[in-house]
Amino acid sequence: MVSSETGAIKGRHPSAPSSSRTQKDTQLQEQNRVQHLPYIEGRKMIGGNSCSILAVSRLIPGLLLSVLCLVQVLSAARPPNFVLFFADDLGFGDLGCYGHPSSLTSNLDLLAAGGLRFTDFYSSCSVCSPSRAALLTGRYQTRSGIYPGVFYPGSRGGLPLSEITIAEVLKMKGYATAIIGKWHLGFGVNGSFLPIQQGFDQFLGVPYSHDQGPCQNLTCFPPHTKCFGMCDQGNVLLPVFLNQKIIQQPVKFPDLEPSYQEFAWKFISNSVERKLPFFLYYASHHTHYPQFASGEFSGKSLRGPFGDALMELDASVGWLLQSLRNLGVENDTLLLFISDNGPETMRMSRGGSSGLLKCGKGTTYEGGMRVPAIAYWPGKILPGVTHELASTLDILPTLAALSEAPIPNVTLDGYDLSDVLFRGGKSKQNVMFFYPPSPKKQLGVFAVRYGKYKAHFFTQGSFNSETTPDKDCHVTAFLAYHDPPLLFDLEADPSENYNLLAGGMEPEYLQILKEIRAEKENFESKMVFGESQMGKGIDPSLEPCCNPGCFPRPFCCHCASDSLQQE
Ligand SMILES: [Ca+2]
Repeated sequence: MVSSETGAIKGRHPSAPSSSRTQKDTQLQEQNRVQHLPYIEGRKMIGGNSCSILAVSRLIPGLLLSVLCLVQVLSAARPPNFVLFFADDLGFGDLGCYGHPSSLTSNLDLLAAGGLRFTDFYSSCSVCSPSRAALLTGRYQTRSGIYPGVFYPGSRGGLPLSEITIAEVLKMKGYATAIIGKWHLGFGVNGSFLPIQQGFDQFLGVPYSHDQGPCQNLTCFPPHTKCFGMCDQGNVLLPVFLNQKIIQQPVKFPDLEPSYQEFAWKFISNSVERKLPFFLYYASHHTHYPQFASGEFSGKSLRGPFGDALMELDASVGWLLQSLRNLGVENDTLLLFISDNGPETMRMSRGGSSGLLKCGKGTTYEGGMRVPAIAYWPGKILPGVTHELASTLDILPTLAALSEAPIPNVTLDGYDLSDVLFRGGKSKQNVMFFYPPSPKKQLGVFAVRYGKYKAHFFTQGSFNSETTPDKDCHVTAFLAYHDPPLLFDLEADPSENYNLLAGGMEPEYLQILKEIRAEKENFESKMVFGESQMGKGIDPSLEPCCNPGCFPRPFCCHCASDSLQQE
């Protein structure tokens, strides 16, 4: 858990007023630049900007200041460590620090209080596989062919090995790399698409979503609460992998998170011992259906099963932070917390919440695309809230810049966020394009975020966003083309309730539409769709099986295993 000493923050300013990102509002944005806290009480600052901060404070004796600055200079040459915590189906409204009234997320709330919290951070897609492909490659999922939908256990395709991931970029700078949790970028023939093939030295986790195998007989909450529902039928039971090898099938959900933590500790401490910079991609999947938790968190939250899973996720973040602290590398590590897509409201109160945003998973409304995101790096990132536009596409360019790794020689769709993270500056990005989970070249993007505006050219509901009162979200809201598009001012109306063009075309909005159409046409004219990986189809014989050659499949893929052996 995060200690109250280091998390204590006093004198916090309210966040800056919302800023626009259109050209005409640039001046206003300059005035409304992110406001940061002047200091964090009790925190040791021995890296990054701490020298200038301390110098300004004029409270530190000269000698100590010189020593601190020397430490900064000496440590400047060493590339930073990165921990990328990626949550699953966690909505914009699910964390305490994003306004949820009954979530118990004290560690993430402290992380946000001590770091930079984004209000306008987007995923590139509202379902898992494409969202993860874009995160790891810095490219829209259409380029890598991760469409339509998501991968299944027997999918023939996967993230093409020719794609360059963050892990591969950082390997070029000598990083130790590991992934914990959910991959969901293909399994393929004998695991040919697993993370070990994409720049990760180590992998402990599940190869796809943990509901993609029968779960009705599995325990999700100790001591005896079975998983809710049945999950996918007709597939093999969910396996757990260590690198390329199955070490458990079926998974024992309550054991997962403690095993992940143990693995993370070994990876981080080993990297520190070997004096290697490290990249840990912690792809948590607690908050995806069916939610699960270990005994320590079962029945402990105020939100039922989803809350219990979230509570354990939150504790893992706190535990990671404490581990970095104990190993003396907290000040040398950028920790990012992001969610992969909006909440799956079809699970009702067992799913997440998009807060005041419209709809959720599977849609291109804000609730599907806009996600919680926090960046934390003591001494480098000053606490605050930013309204700058950012996305998962920016992570690869940002980590490449910070590690001084060469940028891959491919079309990238993201931007280095360093100005936003470290200097309270503006995003290099004014536009974000939203493809649906099943994009088609002839339809193009469904929606465009442009400055504070968002235009919907197509809308469509999703079964993932069922059950909320808003019928626009449901699967029965069929594909609809809008000409003129629906236009919303997301700063005045983040819930996308009030179409600015409903009352006719005012000249101001005509101009905005003109600019949006130009951006869209330019983007689409340059977008090259990669070969669809999902289009390669499914072969059940490819599904991972702990008992190769057994009969009858898939039921015989079931092996006795009491514990997650990590040796
Ligand atoms: Ca997801």
